[in-house]
Amino acid sequence: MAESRGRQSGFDLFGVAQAGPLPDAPHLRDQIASGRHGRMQFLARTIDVRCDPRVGFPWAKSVICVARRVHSKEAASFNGIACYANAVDYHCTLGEMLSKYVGDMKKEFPRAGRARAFVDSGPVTEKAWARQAGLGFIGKNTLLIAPELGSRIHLGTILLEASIPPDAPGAGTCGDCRRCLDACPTGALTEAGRLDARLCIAYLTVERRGDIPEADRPKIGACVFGCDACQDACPHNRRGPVPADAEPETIDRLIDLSEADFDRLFGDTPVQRATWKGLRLNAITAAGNVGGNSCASSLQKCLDDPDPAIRERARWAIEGLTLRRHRGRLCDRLLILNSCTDK
Ligand code: B12
Repeated sequence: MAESRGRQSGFDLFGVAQAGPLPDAPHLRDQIASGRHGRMQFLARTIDVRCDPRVGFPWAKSVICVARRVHSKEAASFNGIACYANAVDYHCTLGEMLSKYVGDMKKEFPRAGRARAFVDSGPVTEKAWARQAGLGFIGKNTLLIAPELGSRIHLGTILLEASIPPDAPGAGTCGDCRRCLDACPTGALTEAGRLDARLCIAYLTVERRGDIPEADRPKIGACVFGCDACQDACPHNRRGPVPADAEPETIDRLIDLSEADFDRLFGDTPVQRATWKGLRLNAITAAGNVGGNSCASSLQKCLDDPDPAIRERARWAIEGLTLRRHRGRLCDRLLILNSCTDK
């Protein structure tokens, strides 16, 4: 019943688990106790309901879990923006699909009872429930990996009052593969299945809204919003949806972005979460890390920006750019010197 309707509703994956204490609860509590959640106080504040949804929704007996593949926007993708964010905001698209599913289900089955749907921002541990509901297994990159689709999927959850026979939990492991751990540019995956969020580029470029401590700035490299390194390296994503290859726009275009342009280009995407100022600060930081001469004039303009944070970050980035330029010249001279002495 529920599954066939799930498929009709356009979800790529669908499964059901019985509401109760999550087997992973000790890891969740350990993550918070160790501070690895950084500034994400929303995780700490709601830890009890994240460990057992009945704490916040005592009527919940079933947890319906769905997944939908990431669909990238065809046009206007920016280098340094993660594949899921170069798309219409999944909080809206998947959210609308879940509300419609709940509405149709209640019409067809009045005894379904109370239901609450969540996508990402609700106090529900979506990956762990998706595993419990049979959608896949938790990879060493801590993401839910689905057999046919890999991890480039978005998860949604419905807490339901009616008791639906649960599916078997997802099986599967990463075996000896450790490509994601080796690919993570900052070592945020401290061990298999354990992430120190404070080191994760997605945390630094999304959750901190541009306020990146000086010591962490080099860590983001050329990323300006989110990071796909641990997914790009994953062999399970070879089969899944491939990010759209669109004409990359350069970092300096992001630095020069007006607020109106920001709303026009990113208004309906997850990038909104970083805010206009946050995205510009991330882009200036990326220019400081990897930017070339094409960024110089944009950074110069930022020295007169009315916002002191933008001015300070631009000064930091120009130092980085200048240092790389000098290093470049030094190398050139050394190369010439070497070639002279060889003759
Ligand atoms: C907070 C959060 C983040 C944080 C922290 C991530 C994290 N791993 O905690 C930051 C900002 C870093 C982040 C980044 C990303 N996120 Co995020 N995020 C969330 C959110 C809101 C909560 C996740 C959570 O509960 N974390 C708490 C910690 C404790 O859980 P955990 O680290 O995953 O650990 C789990 C297991 O690994 C295990 N565990 C923990 N420690 C240990 C230790 C051992 C030894 C073992 C065996 C197990 C174990 O128990 C924990 C609970 O299951 C969920 C949405 C939701 N409501 O669930 C989306 C969500 C997980 N994110 C998602 C995505 C897509 C991403 C990014 C790929 C986005 C991007 N491209 O930049 C990156 C990937 C980074 C990564 N490898 O995790 C998707 C994942 C889809 C999927 N296939 O799994 C979700 C489900 C959003 C959605 N609705 O689609 N995210």
